[in-house]
Amino acid sequence: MGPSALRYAALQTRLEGLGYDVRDQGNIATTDLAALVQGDGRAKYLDEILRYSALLADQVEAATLAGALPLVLGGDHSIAIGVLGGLARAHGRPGAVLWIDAHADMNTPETSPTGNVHGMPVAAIAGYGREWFDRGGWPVPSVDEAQVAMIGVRSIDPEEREVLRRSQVRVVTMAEIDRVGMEAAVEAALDRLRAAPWVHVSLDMDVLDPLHAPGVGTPVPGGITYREAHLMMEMVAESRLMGSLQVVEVNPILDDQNRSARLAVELVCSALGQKIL
Ligand SMILES: [Mn+2]
Repeated sequence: MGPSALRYAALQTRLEGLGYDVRDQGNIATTDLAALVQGDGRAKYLDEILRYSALLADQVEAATLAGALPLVLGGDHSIAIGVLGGLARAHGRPGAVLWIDAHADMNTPETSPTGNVHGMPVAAIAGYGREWFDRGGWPVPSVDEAQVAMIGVRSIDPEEREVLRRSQVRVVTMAEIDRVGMEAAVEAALDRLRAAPWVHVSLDMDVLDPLHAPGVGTPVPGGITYREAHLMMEMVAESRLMGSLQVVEVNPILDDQNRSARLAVELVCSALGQKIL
């Protein structure tokens, strides 16, 4: 339902207003929720996730090779596995990702307290838990760990924290944003990406404070503000680093009159060059 909410919030018309030629490729067909088999509780629904990830990777690869800018709408953040897989395959080498999220999404099936794969995509794309995730027909890792920057993080599980501390991932936490301000925080994150062969931006709407984006699966208080989010996306646009974008975790059932989806559309527009003046 997340992608429907974004379409309903006039995403395509808004992008066309910015001068883009938009081709909506439709939805990736997923199996009906009631018919799904959970499988191993350490990585719930992983077979289905890898099945649609493969379809998604094909579409992202084809769009990239056609010279388009892939914009992927979610949905569950596990879609990042297929998105980054498709990008790495198209570019022929691992790249970089700017991970904008309240969570680090760095669990493996062994460390996850819940078994939810939406808490594992960064680990998966960086090559952790290979025995679980490396069976999709795309390069693993699909990103260079030293070229992963996270921003807005404020909720990390205990074992995930240890994995993160040992990794080369640059984590710009909410505490760092509080101290240095949003502009310097974004610069610090972007610095990690500048040397990369390609850069993907992953926007989880739960990075925003729930006051601004209540319609997300796992809200965490103490997030970034409406204006801070726009500043970040405007800086992403100015950097000219972004080659692809995904916006995830919009959940209309939990939303208030589609305002989180409308905000997501605004932020996508900022990332793609919309300016106030
Ligand atoms: Mn996430």
